[in-house]
Amino acid sequence: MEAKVAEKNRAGFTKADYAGAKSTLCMGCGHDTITSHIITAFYQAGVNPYDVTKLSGIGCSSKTPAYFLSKSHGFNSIHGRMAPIATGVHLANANQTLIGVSGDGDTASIGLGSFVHMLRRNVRMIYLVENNGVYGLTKGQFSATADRGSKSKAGFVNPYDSIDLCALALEMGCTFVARSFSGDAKQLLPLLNMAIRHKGTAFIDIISPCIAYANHEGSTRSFDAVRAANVSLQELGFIQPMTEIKIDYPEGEAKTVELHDGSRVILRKLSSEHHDVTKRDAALLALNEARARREFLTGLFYWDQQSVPLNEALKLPSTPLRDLGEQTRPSVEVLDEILARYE
Ligand SMILES: Cc1ncc(C[n+]2csc(CCOP(=O)(O)OP(=O)(O)O)c2C)c(N)n1
Ligand code: SF4
Ligand SMILES: [Mg+2]
Repeated sequence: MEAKVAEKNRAGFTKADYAGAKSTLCMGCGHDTITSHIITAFYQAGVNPYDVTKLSGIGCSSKTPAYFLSKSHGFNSIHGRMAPIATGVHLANANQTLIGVSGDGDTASIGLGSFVHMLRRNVRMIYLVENNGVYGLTKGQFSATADRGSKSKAGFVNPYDSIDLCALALEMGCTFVARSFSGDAKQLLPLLNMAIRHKGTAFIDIISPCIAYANHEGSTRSFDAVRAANVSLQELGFIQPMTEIKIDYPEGEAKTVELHDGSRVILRKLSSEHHDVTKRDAALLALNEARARREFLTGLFYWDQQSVPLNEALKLPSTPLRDLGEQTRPSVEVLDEILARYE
């Protein structure tokens, strides 16, 4: 019998080329499901894995870049400092596709200051928060995204209001803002495909239950609680430029948007919601209303297709810094002149 040959994408890579090391996370952790969606999305998008840089902070979520795209570059930064490292990578080589994975603790607690300034600058990257409402790696303390009144595994009730990272990202001028759930491949795969192509910061807050510390009764981030409270804004479809991927979208009120590389996004409004993804104010209102109803609103909240990434706003050359050679160093004469000023 002839062995089955693995199918290659338009960049000439098989899906296995996008895999990484074996995960060491708890069996059933939502983060591992997201990893498998990242592998699929990069394979579908036909991105050359050698042109990708993976970034992270510290946490169970921040460990996951080791589990996908092993051929890509990687920088596992310190806790809460993925954003400034990503900004540096983007400025040094804007031709790389950047994907960062952070946690709710890593981004909303220790890394909050770094996060908001990166959003203001519109660094071109896919910024994922694998949001479980706890510090999973350090055994389940509440993070700043934990809902008020939710119960920890140790029995504590959270007395503080939570930070809604999507609302914050919208306030900070982020040009692509979405929320999804680790278990919703149908929604998350199109979002990842769009994020890969977005020319700016594509922020996706992904609810990702921690089975070890946030999957009990009283937790608002357990698989059951998230499924029960999940309300989706729209149904999303994505069609690659070359390979026609079959999608099973029922006819209805749908909008097709063509992207710069010829791929197409289909946004089908759900009957209960009529959200315009080009309106930042409408996105904030929808999030605030859902919060008052204690719902997890998911989908694409905001998308600026005219987004100008940081390197273009600063008019930087497209040549990576390392290839600029002598041009990046001041001449001996210029250095002498500078030194003379301090004599
Ligand atoms: C400067 C610093 N402070 C505290 C810690 C301890 N620490 C490690 S991971 C973490 C929180 C991780 O939570 P999150 O980002 O939500 O990731 P998760 O494990 O839940 O995926 C903390 C507080 C650290 N490593 N470094
Ligand atoms: S502790 Fe929680 S977040 Fe960490 S690997 Fe286990 S299930 Fe996942
Ligand atoms: Mg967490």
